[in-house]
Amino acid sequence: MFILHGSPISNYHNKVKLALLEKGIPFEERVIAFRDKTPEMLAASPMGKIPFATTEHGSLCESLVILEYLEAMHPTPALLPADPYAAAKVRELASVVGWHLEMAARQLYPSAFFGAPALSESNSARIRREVEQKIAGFQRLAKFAPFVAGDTFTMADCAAFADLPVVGLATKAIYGEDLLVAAGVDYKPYVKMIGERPAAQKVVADRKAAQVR
Ligand SMILES: N[C@@H](CCC(=O)N[C@@H](CS)C(=O)NCC(=O)O)C(=O)O
Repeated sequence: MFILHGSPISNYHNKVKLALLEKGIPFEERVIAFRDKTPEMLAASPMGKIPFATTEHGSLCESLVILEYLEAMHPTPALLPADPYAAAKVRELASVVGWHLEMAARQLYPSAFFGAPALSESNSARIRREVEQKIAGFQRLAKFAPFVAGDTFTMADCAAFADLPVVGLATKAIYGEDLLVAAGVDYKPYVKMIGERPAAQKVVADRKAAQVR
């Protein structure tokens, strides 16, 4: 049985969970205290990050890598187009969202969500410039037609559905405005549309339940 280790409050975890649910792959979800880097955790996830997976072949970390593994092992329903270039464009967008955009915004999370002291003015301004630059890059690629990479639900939607709301919330908390909306990225109707899918509903319900615990 595929085991997904992590936390339902993690956007990276939820990106993989959404793909598992969309594909109808049986899996066990193991919630772990991920700040506690046990030797067992580090053996499976060398950078000490969640999510990581236990597969029939061994352990695996990095959300995008896990998505690729799932796609190779369970090709249908497909989360990548058959055409190699179209598939590469989906991967490109999923990387831009999960690496560039989310990682820039992530610098805000300690102050925005976890009670860390406010950022210094210079750090806050530097991160804002960085996030705005990543948003502009994302905007050049994102289609919202109606899915983020075009007319089909793909792994880029797993990333965008998990990451865009967090980027929006974090920037609103720190800068008083949602920098995605301020840049003209109309992502809220998109998130609502994806949120109507049964798999996404399960991800959101589990996240809400974990947040009130
Ligand atoms: N590139 C990684 C990023 C994963 C990541 O940053 N996960 C966060 C939780 S959302 C984490 O494990 N943070 C704990 C830490 O860095 O110690 C992926 O795509 O899986």
